[in-house]
Amino acid sequence: MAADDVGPMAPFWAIQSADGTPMAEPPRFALARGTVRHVGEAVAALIAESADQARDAAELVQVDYEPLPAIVDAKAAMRKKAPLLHESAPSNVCFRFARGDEAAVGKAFAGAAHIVRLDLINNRLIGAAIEPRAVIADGSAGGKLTLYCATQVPHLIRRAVSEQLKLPQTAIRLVAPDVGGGFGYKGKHYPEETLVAWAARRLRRPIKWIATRSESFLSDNQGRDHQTHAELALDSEGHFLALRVDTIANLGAYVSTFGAAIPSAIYTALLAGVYRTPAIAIRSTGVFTNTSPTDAYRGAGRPEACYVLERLADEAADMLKLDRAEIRRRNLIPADAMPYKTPIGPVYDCGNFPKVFARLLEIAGYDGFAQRRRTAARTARLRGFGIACYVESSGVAPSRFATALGARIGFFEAATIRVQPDGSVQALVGTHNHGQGHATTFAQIISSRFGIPLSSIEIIEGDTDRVPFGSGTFGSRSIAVGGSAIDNAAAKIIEKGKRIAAHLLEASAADMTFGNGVFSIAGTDRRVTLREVARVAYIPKAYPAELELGLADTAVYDPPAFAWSNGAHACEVEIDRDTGEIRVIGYWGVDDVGTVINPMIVEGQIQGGVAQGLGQALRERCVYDLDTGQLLSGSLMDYALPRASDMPVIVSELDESQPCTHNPLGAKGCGEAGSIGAPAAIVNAVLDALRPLGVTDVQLPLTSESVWQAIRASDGR
Ligand code: MCN
Repeated sequence: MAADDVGPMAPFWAIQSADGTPMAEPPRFALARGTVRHVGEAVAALIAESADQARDAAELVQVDYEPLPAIVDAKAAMRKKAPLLHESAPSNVCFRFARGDEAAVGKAFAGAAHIVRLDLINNRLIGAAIEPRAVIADGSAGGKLTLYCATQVPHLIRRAVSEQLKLPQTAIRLVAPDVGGGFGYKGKHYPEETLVAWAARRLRRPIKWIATRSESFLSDNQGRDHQTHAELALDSEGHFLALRVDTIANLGAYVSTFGAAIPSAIYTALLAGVYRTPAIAIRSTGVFTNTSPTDAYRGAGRPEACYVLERLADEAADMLKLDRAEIRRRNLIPADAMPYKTPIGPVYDCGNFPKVFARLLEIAGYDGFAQRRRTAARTARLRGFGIACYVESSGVAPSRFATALGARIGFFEAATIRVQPDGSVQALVGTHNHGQGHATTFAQIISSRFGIPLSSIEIIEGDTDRVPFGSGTFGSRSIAVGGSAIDNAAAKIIEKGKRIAAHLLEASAADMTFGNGVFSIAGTDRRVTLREVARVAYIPKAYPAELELGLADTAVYDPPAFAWSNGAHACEVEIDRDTGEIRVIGYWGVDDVGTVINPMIVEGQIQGGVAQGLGQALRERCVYDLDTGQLLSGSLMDYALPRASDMPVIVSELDESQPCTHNPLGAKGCGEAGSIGAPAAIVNAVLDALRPLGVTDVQLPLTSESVWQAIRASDGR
């Protein structure tokens, strides 16, 4: 590959440190060159007639490793004497990002009545979609290379591979069919994409690679891994005065595709949350370690921010002897403050946080909780109730803002709609469906716009030769950005349809209306259907001379801002005092995802997110051996995913009263909501159950063992 001058894998987002220096960007090649920096980094590729042959051949490969000291903890990697990962970087620190006003925060802290301090770990997570990653490259024609790839971002991967192989983008067709789930970690560029594409071209034959589950554990991007010190200053009545957050984010051995942006640009923008905190200052330091690179994993920066804020809120309530709901009520941003500019930059266009919160307490029966706790205590069970409020920056935007912050891609979306001569419709969209039901919801948008049945609408995603352009699916952007592009393309077609219809009806286009699939002259019964208009557009017997033939159009939508989803989640747990076993017995969520296109799909998305949040809170722990850097949780036997029996019934309500003000659908994303609120709500519930014993802290994930240890170590008050 070196001889063929295959280039390194450049990240798609480069962060600047607070002092203006660019982040360290050490080269990462598809196969390690000279030094292996994490277990799971590929060192050799074997190509054989069958997978078994390749596996046998791999057994024969001997690598003479000269062991180097390993460092897996980000704080330890920052120490002066820590072994350096990259010769090209002066230290293991990749960037020191900062946001907010440290002077204002210092002043507020100096005059505060109370200060709450917490040290928090946000545990590293391993993605586990139903199917592992896969790449098939077919270069046998010697001309165009077709890459079938389990990715969420087809156009971005085509670009990455074309840049490294120094091919025009048109020389590669990237097809991403059903990929078996993605959860964010399949939305990144991986070495195998480059490697398999290069090998197929070199050998002029198709090459297939499918990861085993073990390979996935070792080499897929992982998520989270923050160590945070957070401080909240309050006045004597429990109003938040200032927030100071210092996070050390473990980036792993290399900067992954969006790996630098998640703990910096994305995470730090969320630290105002739903609260009115006048002064905020955040530092986030990205650090290299000998672990798999970290990057976006469902939630991507938002669960980490929500966890910091909601743990602080409970801690503050405890310190001030205030009810946990009351302290939140006193600090929620009121609806009449919208649009609300947070002290760290983002502006929330809309949202009624107090209303959503009040409704949550109602459906969760918060008022009756004290009684439920007393009843449980009679049988020696510890009962706890936890709350978490969140905001979600769905649909990263706008492109010019993101690129100013270091993004090397645009965050717009493109949609092309083709009305066929028979009135059926094809829509080509740059997003990618891997479990979110786009074929249904996107078709619903078109169906309600055009007044045609879902059965005559086809949604096409995931093929760079068919879909003109796209950024892919991540960051709960598909509805707010892709859906808006579809809606705009539909609007363009209706406008053109009006002109054709006006011609057919010998009227003026300005007098035409459209609804339920019919163009009419306003105030008359003279009408022509979309189907008839489409037919004329392709079989132009009576067609306006000044119009282009055909009925197809493309819209490119670049959102002017994030679509600020928000919500409040609550959880009730019971803990067995003797074993530390935690049972989640109730879970409630009220979510504002703006206008809802399909309530069943949104509910499913929220449930899935809660399951992943529960996994983070109670089960999933990625562990590397501190001395050797070996992954100890390298299989599903060692890494506990939540199971169906762990899941409570989730009572979910959607508040549609606050449609997004700046996109045509009024929709805000929902794909990550559950994974954002759940970890904080669950941990707060467990700590609520344990506080009467004097336990005030247990770090993520809360396993029955760690809870049992905490109970034993407590003074048992
Ligand atoms: N929707 C709706 N009304 C709204 C908001 C959304 O009907 N107001 C619908 C959308 O039309 C879409 C679905 O809900 O069908 C999710 O939309 P959105 O919130 O825009 O999220 P994306 O489609 O962009 O999906 C991304 C998001 C992320 S970031 C991860 S990670 C994730 C997730 O979705 N990975 C998933 N959900 C997943 N679900 C499955 N089954 N598998 C994954 O890998």
